[in-house]
Amino acid sequence: MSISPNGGSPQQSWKAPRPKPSIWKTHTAASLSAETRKIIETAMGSNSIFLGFTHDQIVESITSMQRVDFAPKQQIITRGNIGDKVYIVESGQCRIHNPQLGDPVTYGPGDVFGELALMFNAPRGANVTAITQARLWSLDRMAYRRIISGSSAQLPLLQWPTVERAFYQHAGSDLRLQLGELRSMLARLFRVELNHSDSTGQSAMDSMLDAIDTDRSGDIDIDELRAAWRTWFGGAIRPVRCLVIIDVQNDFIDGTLKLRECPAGQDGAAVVPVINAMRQQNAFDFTAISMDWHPHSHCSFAECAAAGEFPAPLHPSQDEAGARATGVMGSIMLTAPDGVTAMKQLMWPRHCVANTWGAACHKELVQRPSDIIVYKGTDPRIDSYSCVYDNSKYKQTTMLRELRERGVTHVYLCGIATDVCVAFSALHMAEEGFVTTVVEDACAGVHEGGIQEKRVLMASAGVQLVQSAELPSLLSSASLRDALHAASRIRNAKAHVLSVQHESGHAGSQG
Ligand code: VGL
Ligand code: ZN
Repeated sequence: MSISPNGGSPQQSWKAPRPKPSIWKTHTAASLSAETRKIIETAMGSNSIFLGFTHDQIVESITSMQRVDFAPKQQIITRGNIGDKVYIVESGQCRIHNPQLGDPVTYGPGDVFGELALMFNAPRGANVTAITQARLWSLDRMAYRRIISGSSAQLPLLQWPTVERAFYQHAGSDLRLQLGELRSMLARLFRVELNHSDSTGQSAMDSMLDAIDTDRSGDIDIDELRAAWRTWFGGAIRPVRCLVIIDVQNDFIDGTLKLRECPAGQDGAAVVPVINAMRQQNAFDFTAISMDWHPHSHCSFAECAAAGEFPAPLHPSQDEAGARATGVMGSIMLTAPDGVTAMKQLMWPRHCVANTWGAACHKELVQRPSDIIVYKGTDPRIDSYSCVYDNSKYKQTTMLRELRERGVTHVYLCGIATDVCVAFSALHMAEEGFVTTVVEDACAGVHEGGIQEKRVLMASAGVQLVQSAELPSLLSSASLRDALHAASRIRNAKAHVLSVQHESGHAGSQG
């Protein structure tokens, strides 16, 4: 299997899921033949989403599956649709085609597809069509979450010294782990066989090697392993979780940039009770609150541009009269702090001016003295949608230091605006190696089109898009399986960072 239907790309556009075709018949797996059960069990044994499943979990998964029959030529998965099912082929042949990845691939009995959508609620990356009459078994995301929750108890509690010792036992005289050595080391540490493939169709071990091997030398030294362990690898196994509340500030709710009057017509106030309930119902280790915090004169303010006031110099390609005439939601070309690079800047009404009512958090948002507060957009010359880096990545906020010093590994983002500050923050956090989740019903956005576009981009970068009701289950499990998925998310995030840099007018400098 070399192509997954779920390798979503940032170019594709999201479409609403279609209703189920009428020939869907639902059968459950209660009375399976031994032969069918064997095919399903073997398929589960080779795919990393079922890694480390106990016998009971396998039985429960099989009992939760539904049988679906497809006629020749019938479409099973449509690229771009949001999906939440994984499929196992019992009989027949299916054609998987992701036009961006090349030629179609044929899946037959025992093959599995659709994992990424199951894990991340991601848009489908490929079209899948039945070639012959095909019988499949599907498992949906909520059932999967229920089955994996509470399964963390059986894991040995690994500490770094044990991992370090294992490194020297497996690395050989060159003191570097090659692929096979990495596989033996992990198999020994976790007492599982690791002949699994991940959701992009590559072997789980290839993803692991790729994610740990930061200098891209093709093997792993002790420093790379230690760095990975301290962040995402160790974190996937013993997570430290931080809720990140983005910009739940008066100006975005009832002030100058109120979302209710933005094109999507969403209500910023609606996120407040959802976020408060999330805090109450889930044991996050920490909570961080980001605040858009601009000086009175800021390069993103339409009022400043209209008055000929440009805290960041206009780029030579931008005429001043045009810049003065550009209204809210238009864009102008500014010069980045390096004095040369062009920087595209969207114009917003003046908002979130430091120490004013508009910059204060909504009065009903639950806040605690221990919350981490992070300010962004404080430099008049450059905007900062992300609460991690400014739009050209010249400087960072205090966020990374705050999260790293607490050993945070997993972040759960919510707040305002989905397609602006939430999305940019999530992409930076994924890139930094955090296991990144966006809680969609706890977010409100500016443009419907922008929201859908950013969902695809985030999902492609390995950001999980979930509903707040899923959090209790999501927060109750952790295992090597999560580490393998972390590895494939990091590989994906690395590949998608370029498109984000392009979009936000990045100069490519890493300040
Ligand atoms: C934001 C526009 C301008 C946000 C901040 O918080 O999403 N949007 N500044
Ligand atoms: Zn702002």
